[in-house]
Amino acid sequence: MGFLSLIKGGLSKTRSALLNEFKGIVGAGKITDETLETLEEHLIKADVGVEAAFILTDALREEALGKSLTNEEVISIMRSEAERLLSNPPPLELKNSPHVILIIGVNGAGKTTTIGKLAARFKKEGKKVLIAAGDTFRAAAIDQLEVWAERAGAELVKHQEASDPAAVAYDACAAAKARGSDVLLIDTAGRLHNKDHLMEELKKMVRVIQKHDPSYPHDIWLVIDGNTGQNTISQTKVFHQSFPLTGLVVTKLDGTARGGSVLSISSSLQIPIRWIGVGEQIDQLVPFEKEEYIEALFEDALSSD
Ligand SMILES: Nc1nc2c(ncn2[C@@H]2O[C@H](COP(=O)(O)OP(=O)(O)OP(=O)(O)O)[C@@H](O)[C@H]2O)c(=O)[nH]1
Ligand SMILES: [Mg+2]
Repeated sequence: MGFLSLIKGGLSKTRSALLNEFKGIVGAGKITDETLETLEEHLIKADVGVEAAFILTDALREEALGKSLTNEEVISIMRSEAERLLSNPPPLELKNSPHVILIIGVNGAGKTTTIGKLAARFKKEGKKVLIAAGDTFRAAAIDQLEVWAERAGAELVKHQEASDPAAVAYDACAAAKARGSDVLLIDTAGRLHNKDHLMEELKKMVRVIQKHDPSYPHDIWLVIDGNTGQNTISQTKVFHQSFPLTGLVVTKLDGTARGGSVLSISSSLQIPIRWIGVGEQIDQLVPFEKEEYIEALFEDALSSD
């Protein structure tokens, strides 16, 4: 399935909220402050995401206030704003052998699922993939990862539950080197950015694997739940202060009207969105592509008047 159809399904609620709401409001006379406020309120209520609602109506305030515009013109202003805010991630080059990727994030964001999906994707590209079960904290986390590794056809390095995650990561790096793996994906336990000891534990993981090679990990990707709204931005900033994040994975963009969160994430953070998760299945992770995303968000706008 192509990227567009996957995210279109995922973004359909956001899109219909965006389009239906303002159609009733705009299009009748001049655009006033009141029109914009009503629009903003509707967008927020429609769960487009508070930040995205502000961003889009601010753009209209600057360009459309006092003018009589058609629906098409209004959509085109919002669309240009989205284009300005988003950018494509730099190309992903997995040229290190192994290329070590550390996956972090708060509890339940979708880290383990994303690792399973990534493993499957890299396998399909012909890569030899190893996964490290670095979440030794949550009961059943290792079993869950084992199921994903099997599905993806990737190898797994694991220790006992409650063992030191840094030791798992260290051993996994050794195994990846010995076995000639192309990619090593390291899972970690979910943690809140404000729990110092848990952040220290992550730092220790990084320090320990750097004993193999100071360039490890080549990437640190933060997985964020696309539904969590404004909180995501502040969390991400704190993670980024402790770890140089090289990319973001925004999950759960299916079944939500919060597809607009991608806009606010992009506008507030200078970290590329690399992947988006649009379902629970193994193939429901797609590379983020600005053009496709915008298309999915606005595409029916002009045709369904
Ligand atoms: N709908 C949907 N569900 C997802 C997506 N990604 C993950 N999930 C679901 O979110 C839930 C949590 O996913 P996990 O991968 O276990 O999350 P985690 O970050 O590893 O969680 P912890 O290890 O407990 O911190 C599971 O039920 C997944 O199926 C997605 O893109 N869309
Ligand atoms: Mg997990």
